[in-house]
Amino acid sequence: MFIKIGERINSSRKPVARALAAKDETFIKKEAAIQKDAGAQMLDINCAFNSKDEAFDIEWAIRTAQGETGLPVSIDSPNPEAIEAGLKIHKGKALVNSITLEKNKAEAILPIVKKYGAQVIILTMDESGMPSTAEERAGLAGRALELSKKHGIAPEDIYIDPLVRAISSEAGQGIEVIESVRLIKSRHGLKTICGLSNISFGLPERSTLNAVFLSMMLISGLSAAILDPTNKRIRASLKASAALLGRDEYCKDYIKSFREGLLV
Ligand code: THG
Repeated sequence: MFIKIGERINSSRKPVARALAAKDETFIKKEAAIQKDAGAQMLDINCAFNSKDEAFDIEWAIRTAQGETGLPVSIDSPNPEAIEAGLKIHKGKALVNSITLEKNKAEAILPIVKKYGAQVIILTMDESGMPSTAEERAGLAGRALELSKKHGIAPEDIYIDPLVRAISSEAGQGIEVIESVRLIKSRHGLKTICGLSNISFGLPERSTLNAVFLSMMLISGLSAAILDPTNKRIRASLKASAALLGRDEYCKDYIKSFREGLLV
């Protein structure tokens, strides 16, 4: 089943940054609840921007969001202390978001992932920087698989993120990422994930681009995405894609969604 991870509790969004600073429980609970109601199976939580104490903030935000929804969390931080603070109080199986293949970072965080029995997102990026082709991304995914095995982490517990970049600045990157998802699955049998809204940075009517890109990634076999599950275009794209890719027999769910007014 495709996993929808709610992106909304992210400190790059100004109202969220304000709520984190003020420890506004009502706001965070509402952001968590609307995403669960819209079908998110997990919530991404990022407190890294403008935080005075990221470990404290993320622990508070995870507790607050899980207390409201019971959903597992994608702990979105590059900081090992913040990640461990979150894992300590997280209920159920968490997702650590994320590590790169840069040696120091991977070696610092993978033992923590193992210790808490979490899942982990591994970005296709190493010391030499960001990849540009699908082939490079698939090669890095193979290295991610070896590295996680070395740390005793099962392949089912890792997601490869091919790193979606803004289409406004690099026209060729959309198709390379779409192709990389297919390659990572067929060559290595690994699950894939992406931050969907990255594709549309800097452009108008972002949700149109996000929704169409999502349907393209789904054809390639994308396993999960960090997205805004409350967005109507995203919701319609998910329902239509499931029907068109044969994952919705007799289009029952599509028709039900239409009756509920979710497709327009
Ligand atoms: N990979 C992984 N983690 C990630 C990303 C990734 N975490 C962060 C990011 N990328 C995914 N999360 C977001 C959250 C919010 C936005 C973009 C990516 C964002 N939101 C707009 C806003 O609130 O203003 C609205 C977006 C819209 O209009 O659709 O930009 O790549 N592993």
